Amino acid sequence: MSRILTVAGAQLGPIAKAETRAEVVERLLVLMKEAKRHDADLIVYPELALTTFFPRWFMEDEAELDAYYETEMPSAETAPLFAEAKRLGMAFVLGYAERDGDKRFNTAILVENGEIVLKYRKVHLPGHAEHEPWRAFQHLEKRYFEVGNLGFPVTHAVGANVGLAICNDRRWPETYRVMGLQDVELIALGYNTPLHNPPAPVHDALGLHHNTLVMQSGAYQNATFVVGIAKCGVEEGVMQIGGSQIIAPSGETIAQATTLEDELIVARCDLDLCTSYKSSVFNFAAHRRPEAYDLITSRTGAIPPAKKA
Ligand code: ING
Repeated sequence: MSRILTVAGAQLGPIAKAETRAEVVERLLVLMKEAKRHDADLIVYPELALTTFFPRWFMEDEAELDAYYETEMPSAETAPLFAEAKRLGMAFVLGYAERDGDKRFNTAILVENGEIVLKYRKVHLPGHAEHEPWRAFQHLEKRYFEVGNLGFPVTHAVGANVGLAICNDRRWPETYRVMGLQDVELIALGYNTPLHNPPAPVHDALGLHHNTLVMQSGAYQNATFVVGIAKCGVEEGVMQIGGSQIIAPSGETIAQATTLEDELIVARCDLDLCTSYKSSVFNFAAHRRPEAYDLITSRTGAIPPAKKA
């Protein structure tokens, strides 16, 4: 019996600094209702989907910074999202900034039947930890978040093996492979990706290419669907790329956003399309050679070969 999942991606346009959580949740609900009209089983929202991408600013005032984090989930402002999803019988993925005691994480959750069934905390934190005024804008994720401490968990939900990732995670093959080794069939991830990367402006023109490259590769090499959803457009003066898309285990993009605003994309995801890859070219048990891979976990930075005397 085939397992068809109708998956929706809810790309978000800019969220202004002044926009309240209630106003943002309204936008999320509009997209959820549209997803229902497409009979979606799951809707995926971007990274940090409740606020503007605040790591672009250096803040020293703890109270100002704390205002961007959720201390409970659901909260009063997000409860309507949980309630509507339950009423519509739709699962959802939501990215947000999480306060857990004195720890702060860049977090994503999967909610099914109104309950949180999976939580992930971003492992690969890009950017820098100190104020770097030379930059046109900051990228202070290393200052404002701890490294995620939940690993890359995969759970069985919405009839599939589902895993989560967040933004920069999508650039690292290890992210997909750790979930691939848990037989993941659908990876949902959101991102806020500035077009301009101050340390490497020569990469800017390739931003959308790199975005597609890494997600298509991760999908194909691990025989999984990948749902990559942007918060994009000019947000508080910073252009963030779009390129939201849903990718099949073949590595083919099967749904693609075409704007830099709130936009729903939808795809028919036949989970059995994973099988031909998992049973042949990416039959991990038959073909992988972990004994040759030691450096991947024992070494952090690259060490070049010794030069011949
Ligand atoms: N954003 C970016 C990302 O990895 C970045 C950081 C921007 C990296 C541009 C490289 C180039 O997509 C987040 N939030 O991780």
